[in-house]
Amino acid sequence: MKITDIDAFQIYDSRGYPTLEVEVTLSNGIKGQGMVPSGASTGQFEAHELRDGDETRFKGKSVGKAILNVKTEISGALAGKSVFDQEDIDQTMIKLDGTKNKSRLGANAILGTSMAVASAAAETKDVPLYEYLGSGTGNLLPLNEIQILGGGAHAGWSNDIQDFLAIAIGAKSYEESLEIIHNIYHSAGEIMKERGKCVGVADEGGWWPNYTSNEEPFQVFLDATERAGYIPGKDVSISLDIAASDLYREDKYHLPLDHKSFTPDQFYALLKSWCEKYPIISIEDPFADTDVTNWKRFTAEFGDKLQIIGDDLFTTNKNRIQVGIDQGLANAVLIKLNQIGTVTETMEAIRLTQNAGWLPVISARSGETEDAFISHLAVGTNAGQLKVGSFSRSERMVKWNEILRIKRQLKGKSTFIGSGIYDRILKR
Ligand code: 2PG
Ligand code: MG
Repeated sequence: MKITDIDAFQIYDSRGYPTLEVEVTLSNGIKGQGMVPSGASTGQFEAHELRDGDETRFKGKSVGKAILNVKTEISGALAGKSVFDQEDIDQTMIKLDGTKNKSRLGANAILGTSMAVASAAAETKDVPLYEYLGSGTGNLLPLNEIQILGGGAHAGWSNDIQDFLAIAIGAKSYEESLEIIHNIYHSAGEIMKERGKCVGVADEGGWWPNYTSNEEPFQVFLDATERAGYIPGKDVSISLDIAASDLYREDKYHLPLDHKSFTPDQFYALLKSWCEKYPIISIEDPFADTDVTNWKRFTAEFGDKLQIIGDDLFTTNKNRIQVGIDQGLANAVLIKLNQIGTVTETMEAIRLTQNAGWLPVISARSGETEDAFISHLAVGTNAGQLKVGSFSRSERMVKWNEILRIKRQLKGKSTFIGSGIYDRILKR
């Protein structure tokens, strides 16, 4: 089955910003689509998202150049290729682009095409995408990381820590994990409204708070868990995304909400105190992507008690992940397709992570679409964890709901080990 045409057009993400949808057409008439997500707290080592930069239109964010690159250069280079040669197709685009970070053609143009090719291939084989991506070996339903409160760049800096997420560590089934989170999410909303602390919802659907200190959300989280009838640390644990690169300037970490700045040593001590005081099971980007000393030290001290995830640190880049493995910088990797820009490289990053005995966490971006590709990626690769923002708004819910559909499609073959996934990295 050969590619005959590739088209692209501008759509809008969950924040109302332009992004692109790519459509691949095959000689059998089958079409596959890919919609490209976009981040706000982007890491400096991410592949380049090509935007037009014309301030008079869409605040510079339109993607006309990326669309043109798909329709002309990319379409020309891939015409006639077999849709099943994902690796060759992705390598062809990487070579055609010719830069280290996909800045000439745009990682968004390349990724949209790469996702659309995978979708068209699955469609042609008449199998679900998870089955195609995992060559039939994927059946593990993920443990969800779900945002209860938003902060940082996703909520106008109303709170310095970007994500307060819940992980239903006591859940015995995928459905039960959703029920637990549903209860906690709505209890947290009630509590915040009662206390006059709720402004609305943030970019990823978590509550947008109005707090006066960075410890306040921990208390709300604990109160919400108890009001919902659960035991913190037994049924549900806290997962934090500190997104610390956004807090780090001129050798210091800044927490404006607390009117405080911290040296790297002091910030280490602060995080340590939080991890000892609260039922935290997972922490993402605790330090800036340049503060390697603290990553190493933190992993040496907490690496068998906590999941320590590199997001901006690794940017789904296998070379950066390999350095992290060699140096013991973390024990988990956040996986985002658009940080690296092709399906093949994303799959390589997942395999490298798994082969090192670390955990991959498949993740959405703050700017999302109605595409549920990552749900299939999570199950197809048996990644075991999925992070999609909160438990509201359809660009988030479509991913959780897709896992329910995949479970039905897998019939009796699906498995769920929940927090058992942490036995691979933690001593508990
Ligand atoms: C992150 C993501 C998702 P963004 O930091 O992990 O929460 O945010 O897409 O803005 O980088
Ligand atoms: Mg992050």
